[in-house]
Formats: sequence, C-alpha cells, structure tokens
Amino acid sequence: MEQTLVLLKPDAIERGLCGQLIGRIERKGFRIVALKMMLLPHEVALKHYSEHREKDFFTELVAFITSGPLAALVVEGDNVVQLMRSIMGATDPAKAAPGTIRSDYATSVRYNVIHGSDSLDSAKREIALFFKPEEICH
Ligand code: D4T
Repeated sequence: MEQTLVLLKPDAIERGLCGQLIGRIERKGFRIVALKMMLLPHEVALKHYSEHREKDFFTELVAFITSGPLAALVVEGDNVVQLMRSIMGATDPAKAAPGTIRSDYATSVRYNVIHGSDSLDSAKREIALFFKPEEICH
C-alpha cells in the first residue's frame, strides 16, 4: 500500500475548503492515516520546495506556503501517488481537466489549494519532513 503527502495549502484553509477537499480524498476511497494543522516553519518550507530553489517564483512560493496555517495529511491507498495527482489536476488551474480539484477550486498557479507528492521517492522524503513515524496510524 502506497502513501503520499497531501498539503491543503493556506489558500484552501483561508477559504474554508478543508472539509470539501478531505471529502473528495475520502470519496475516492483513500484512507487518511495522519492529519495536522500547522504553520509551516520557514526552514521546512525551504526543504520541501528545495527542487525549485533556482526558480524565479521560489521566494514567493515559500512566502505563500508559510503565510498561514495549512493542513498536512498522509494519504494511503493503491497507487495513491499517481491517483492523487490525477484527482488534483494540472498545477495551472487553467490547464487542469474539468472535475479535478484545481479546476474546481484553484484561482492561479500559485494559489492552487493542494499539493500531492509527485513520486514515491518524493512522498517518502516529504512525509518524513512533516511527520514523525509515531504520528502516522497503522
Ligand atoms: P505542488 O508541488 O504544490 O504539488 O505543485 P506541482 O507539483 O503540481 O507543481 P510544481 O512542482 O511545478 O510547482 C510547485 C509549486 O510552485 C507553485 N508555482 C509553480 C508558482 O508559484 N509559480 C509557477 O510559475 C509555478 C510553475 C505552484 C506549485
């Protein structure tokens, strides 16, 4: 059984979308095995987005993800890494397929409401960044 890290980003929390987004993950059939609200420490944000550190949007991305509370989840299921990416839709909501989370809720590439790990290796690295092993249910 795979696990992935999902973040409901500060825009989603600010807009009161937490319940709807978690509902969509649960209706898909996935199991939430860890969940917490947090204000992401700046140094964790730098690590989480380290692959983007050379990009021109990096500073604003880190500023946004640390701008308010987010919800971090570990989501479990068969093929969950790829399937979460499919139900989230493309990074740019203008390009996200109708019916995906970002098509339905996101307002821009930056304010795109949700993050999901993009590979099994990223999922392992990101889960370890956000959760201690004892915080994850088995
Ligand atoms: P995350 O990592 O948030 O799930 O997004 P994606 O995996 O779908 O997209 P990404 O890694 O290419 O981008 C990471 C993050 O940066 C924001 N972003 C992206 C931004 O603010 N401006 C930009 O021009 C781009 C390309 C959105 C997601």
